[in-house]
Amino acid sequence: MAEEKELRYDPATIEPKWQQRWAADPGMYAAEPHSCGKPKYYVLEMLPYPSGQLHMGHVRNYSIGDALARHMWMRGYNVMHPMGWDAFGLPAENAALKNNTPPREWTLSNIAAMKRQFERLGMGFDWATEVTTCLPDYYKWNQWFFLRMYEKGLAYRKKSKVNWCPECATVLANEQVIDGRCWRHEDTIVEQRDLVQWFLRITAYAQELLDDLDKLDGWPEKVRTMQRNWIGRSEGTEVDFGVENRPEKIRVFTTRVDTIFGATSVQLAPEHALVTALAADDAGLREQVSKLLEEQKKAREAGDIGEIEKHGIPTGKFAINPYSGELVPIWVANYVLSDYGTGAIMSVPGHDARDFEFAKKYAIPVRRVIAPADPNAEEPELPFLSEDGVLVNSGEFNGLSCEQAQKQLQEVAARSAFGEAKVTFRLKDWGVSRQRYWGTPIPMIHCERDGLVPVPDEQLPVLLPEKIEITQQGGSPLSRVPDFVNVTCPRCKGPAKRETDTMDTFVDSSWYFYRYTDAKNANAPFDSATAKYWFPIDQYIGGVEHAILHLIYSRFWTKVMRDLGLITNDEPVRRLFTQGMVIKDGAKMSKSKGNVVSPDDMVARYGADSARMYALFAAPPDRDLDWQEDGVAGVSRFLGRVWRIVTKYAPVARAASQVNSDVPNSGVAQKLLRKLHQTTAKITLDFEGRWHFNTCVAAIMELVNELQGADAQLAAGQVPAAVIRELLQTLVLLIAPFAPYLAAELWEELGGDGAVLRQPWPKSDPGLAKEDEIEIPVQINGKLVSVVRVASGSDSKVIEAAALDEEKVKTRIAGKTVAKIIVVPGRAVNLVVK
Ligand code: ANZ
Ligand code: ZN
Repeated sequence: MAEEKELRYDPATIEPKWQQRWAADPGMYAAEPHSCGKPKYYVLEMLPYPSGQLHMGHVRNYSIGDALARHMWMRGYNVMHPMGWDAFGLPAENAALKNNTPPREWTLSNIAAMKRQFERLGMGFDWATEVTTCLPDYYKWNQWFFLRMYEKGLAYRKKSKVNWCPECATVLANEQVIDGRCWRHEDTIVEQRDLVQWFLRITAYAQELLDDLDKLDGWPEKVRTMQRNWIGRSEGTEVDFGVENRPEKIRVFTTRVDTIFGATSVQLAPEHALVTALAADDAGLREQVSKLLEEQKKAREAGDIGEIEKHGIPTGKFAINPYSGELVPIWVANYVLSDYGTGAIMSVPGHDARDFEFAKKYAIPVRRVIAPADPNAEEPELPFLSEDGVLVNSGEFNGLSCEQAQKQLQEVAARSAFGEAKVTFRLKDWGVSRQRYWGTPIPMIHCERDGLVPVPDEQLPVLLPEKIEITQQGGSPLSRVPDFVNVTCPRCKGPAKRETDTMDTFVDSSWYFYRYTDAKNANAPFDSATAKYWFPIDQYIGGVEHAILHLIYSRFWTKVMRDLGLITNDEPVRRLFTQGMVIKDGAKMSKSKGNVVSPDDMVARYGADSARMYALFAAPPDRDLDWQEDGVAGVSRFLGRVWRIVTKYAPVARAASQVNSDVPNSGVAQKLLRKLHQTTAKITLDFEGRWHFNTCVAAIMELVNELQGADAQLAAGQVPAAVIRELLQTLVLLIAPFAPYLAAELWEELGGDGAVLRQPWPKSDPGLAKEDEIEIPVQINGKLVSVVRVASGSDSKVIEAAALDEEKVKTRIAGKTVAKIIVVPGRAVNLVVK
């Protein structure tokens, strides 16, 4: 009985035992002082929202990061591996509404619960640098940054059309609207409202945000492309059209000023100032325009403003083309957006598809002004969309190429002061006002005498009041707390009112990773020298859903902090990894889909190591992972095999140093050592950037198979004890980043010194890893010309490549074509040459 129990792998006893030991040594995962002399490595996973429960997506994300951190510790780096909580946000308020728990209490108890889950999973975080964004010691610095931005003109207020989620009862940033719906409420259509809002001037950095993407070669190309498109740089020209019998000018933005002689109308957005002016004394126009606005609103809400069914209204007025003097009708059109370019366009139906559609509908003339560059080419049908034609019907500019014409037309416009070259961005300033309670109060005061007055630094933080009634009513809950609202104006000492908007929670996550480096600093957001040592982050790991929002805001924040003189790096993150989603039964694992697997359950049934290792084994980390419970059970059985083989031969390994091993390395020993060194080389390479952790686990499985296959020889003493020790110790070290509990237990079992984390990462000896070589004859057209040496077991591709690289073969086939290569693996290769 006792013996049988001994032979069982039991994570339920192993894991709590090590969890306790690790908890007793809080310095274990702490970063060392800069003076330690080791190279630094900052590995970071995106911080979770404290919902109260980790989900499998988290387990996956943190298993990847923790494996990397452990590996880097073993490689001798000074590793920073922190964790924190993105703790502001709406769910806390919703929970308060539902169960009457104050948001702070709800959030902090969730944090405690999730921290226990993290610890149970054995994640190697340095809790001494924990950051909780909803606590005043953190959000004070959000306010401090806001004031610095206000001083630099980077934070400002304006009335604007905003995205309003009726479910959240708050404003959303553009980035938080996905296909016309709220990013938190897939089924809720976002409305448009007019409100005075606070904005951060991210557009001031548009060009730099775009340019620096080129430097981020450690980022997935798809993320860089998404950001490029989001920033949306467009080079063009702004041109003023006059208005017949009126003093106004209509400034249009066009990317194709070379087509301006083909402009047969000018189109205004429904909210254009001239439209407002014309509609002021024209009730009919007013009514029609409000219809267009309604259409735009609907299309925006449905998320397809780009494909809107085109409608327009003629104003009866005429615009004057500044180059030709031609009069063209002015229309109001629903496909012209007020918040892009100048909110007005010149319509060129001959060369633009949308304008063509519009012109056909309303019988507006279509004129050809670009012809194919090749004079013999057939006349293309209109609309003819081309950028490398030549100008026709364009007065003195006829015959110029599109490119030349654009240049010359811009010069004329600049000289005559009716236009200029202009770069336009799609990126908009970041609206950060939220009419919610659970967020950072914006540190501003409204005084009737002095207007907007910033809260002085020494009065920070502006604390969120604790006693508050959360209701579903519109407007900020803070506006109903007189103690909060009523203040003394810092300037005139008269009565004044606080700003009651709070900040978007994406502010919190824009710089939290700097705070980790100096989390207790009460005098500054962080120490600059410390940040300089740790930044940029060497590896950031998170979901691709943050490709735009969080990852563009935090790049912006970094640039602002640099310009404030706090840091010297231009970018926060050197390498970014975006992991795939966790899928179950064909859908993303999520509460709303009802297909959630609880990590606690998995841990209770199979242990943390199995859950973690499965998360890495089931799919390459960048792909979606289809969750199969069988798979977890399979990994658990595999860890059981590791446990059995190691414990079985641990006594031999422990005794190895005393044994005078005079048994020569047998064939079995060599074969096992070869596999060991090959596995070491593979896993090392993956940690260096290839990241196929699924195949790393598979390789460890193969190694264990070979060990088990050699059980009889091991038992018979055919493998020297010192070799057994190397085999088992190295196996344990290789598995340590993936299954840290089991590794700790077996390391102790093997009599290893100190913590696994402090052991040097195993080195692969290329000599030992090398396969036996065999000779393969190379024939050309059936005649033997040479032999090549390849590793035994090499596949056709390897043999082919070796043959083509052989000197004699190279000379013989020079200048000829190799029509075919026939490989008989292990036997011969024949090149058919013509
Ligand atoms: C005339 C023209 C002729 C245009 C032609 C294009 C092709 P991107 O590249 O996205 O910047 N445009 C400008 N402002 C607009 C607005 N507020 N709403 C809708 N459309 C607007 O596109 C710039 C082009 O989109 C501009 O160049 C303008 O149409 C249109 F053969 O001007 B173009
Ligand atoms: Zn005042």
